[in-house]
Amino acid sequence: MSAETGQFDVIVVGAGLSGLYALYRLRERGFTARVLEAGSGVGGTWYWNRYPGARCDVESVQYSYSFSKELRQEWTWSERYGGQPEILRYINFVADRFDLRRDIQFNTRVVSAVFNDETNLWSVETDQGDLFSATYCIMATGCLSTPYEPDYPGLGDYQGDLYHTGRWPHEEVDFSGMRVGVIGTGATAIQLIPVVAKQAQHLTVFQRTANYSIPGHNQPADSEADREFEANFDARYDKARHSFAGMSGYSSPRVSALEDEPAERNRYFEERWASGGGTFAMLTTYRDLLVNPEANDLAAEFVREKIRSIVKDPAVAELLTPRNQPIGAKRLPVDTFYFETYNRDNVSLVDIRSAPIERVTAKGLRTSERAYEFDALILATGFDAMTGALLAMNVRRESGPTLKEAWAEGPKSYLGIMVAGFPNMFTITGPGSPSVKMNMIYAIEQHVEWAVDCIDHLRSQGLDRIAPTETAQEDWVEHAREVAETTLMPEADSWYMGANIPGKPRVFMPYFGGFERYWQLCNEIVADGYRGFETSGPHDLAANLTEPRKDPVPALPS
Ligand code: NA7
Repeated sequence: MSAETGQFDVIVVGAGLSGLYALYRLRERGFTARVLEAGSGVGGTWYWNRYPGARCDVESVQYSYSFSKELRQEWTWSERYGGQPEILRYINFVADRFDLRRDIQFNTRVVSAVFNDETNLWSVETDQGDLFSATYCIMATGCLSTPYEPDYPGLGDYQGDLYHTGRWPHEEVDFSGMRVGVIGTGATAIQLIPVVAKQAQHLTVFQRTANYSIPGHNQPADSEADREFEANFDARYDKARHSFAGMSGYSSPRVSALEDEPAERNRYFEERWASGGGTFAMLTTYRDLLVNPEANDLAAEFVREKIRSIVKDPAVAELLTPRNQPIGAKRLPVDTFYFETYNRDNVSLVDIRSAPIERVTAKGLRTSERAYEFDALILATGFDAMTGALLAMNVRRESGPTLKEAWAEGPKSYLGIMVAGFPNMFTITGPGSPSVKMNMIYAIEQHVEWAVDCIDHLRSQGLDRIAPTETAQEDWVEHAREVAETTLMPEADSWYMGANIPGKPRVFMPYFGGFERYWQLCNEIVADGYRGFETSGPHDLAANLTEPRKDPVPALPS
């Protein structure tokens, strides 16, 4: 039996970039809040993903909170694309700077969240036996936080060191002198492989699908440019807000890749490849790149040609060359000498599309062709993205279905921020929002601000319940589906589509209508009296936010 641990206005699940900002914002508005975090520290994605080479693919100055001028001016980045250790230091700096830790309970995983219609409260139970109640829940659980481990027969028998990139140990792992196997060639593996290859005696990469990748040309931060960015911050931020992907500094795409002469097009692609602007530089070359297969193939062929020119062994180059999938329809990785790594004598590539892995053995693994032995095996096999963490929590309404049941055919939400039938629950960068298709940190800030403004609005109106109507939700889901279908996104077997998880419904989960449009819509909906939402209350005095707490909130050890 759980003991009643405390009642709050808001329970926030997760202490990553979303949860920390939610706590900051809630406190600012005078709400009581407790953050529950499974890890032993802040950072979320950047706490767990400590694998060698982990790095952000958005430039550091833009992958920083915008909300506090002081914070922006107190922190300087050392590299153009921040590495995981520096990003984690930044997040810890934010937690200390705003004294956030005292309201965070670490090492605590939420196991269920149940909404009771009569009390108008969420009961949130944890694996530590706590039972919290709160009028509102903010699910700041991240889009890539539930690692996916393939169900290989024999995985439990493996006697070497086994890692998943999304649950990397805190201690440094040294692969010197080891035979190492890596399964996967997604964005994570593409960052990890060049680093591990430098240490390992031999590295064997098991590839199911070849991937495109763009060099980041990472370099020390340009302090002059970063100072200028800050000096012009308002204008830069405004540009980002009016952009498709929440970023500034990329020139507008040209109209069509089909309109430029081949030489000019090649020069333009070459310029973007060399710029180190990575994913966004390449995908914003032409306006029709992600909607017209012919235009897309011109960019894809440019990258294929790059692979052939970098990788010396033609057979390896051929295997590394992606075919039959549009470039950018899967997350386009940004790398540091990924393709070059296959020119090393101590790296080999195994095609597990033609010879699949049959089982993991005590010493390594066996494909349909042969056995391999390793001292260490690394699963870079990705995540149950966007819905994994939400569904793992057993979210339900006491009188209604579970979230799992409600999302049996794929996630359904209104704006990616609330779910019909689940009142007072906000999903930060949830499925149905632009989230992973834009600069995450600006997406997070916009969602958190929207959610906290909403709770504040309800309080000011003497209300304490809000949920989207089924109709508004259906319309949004349909709109998001239509938008995705005008693009090439549904053509790839990506985690955006849920295609990486056996049995997961195939639905394009993020909203791909662009940040500017989405932001405006969110604001219009509020201006229109929270169009598409139903509000009511007050339902219960104990849950009324304007009433003093009946039981004082117990202090947690700091
Ligand atoms: P991804 O992008 O989902 O990549 C996972 C990789 O693992 C990919 O190459 C998969 O091959 C491979 N994979 C997954 N399951 C299997 C099985 N069962 N057998 C063999 N190979 C498998 O995850 P990442 O962690 O790299 O990146 C996630 C995001 O983090 C990234 O997009 C950035 O936004 C940050 P497949 O392509 O499915 O054939």
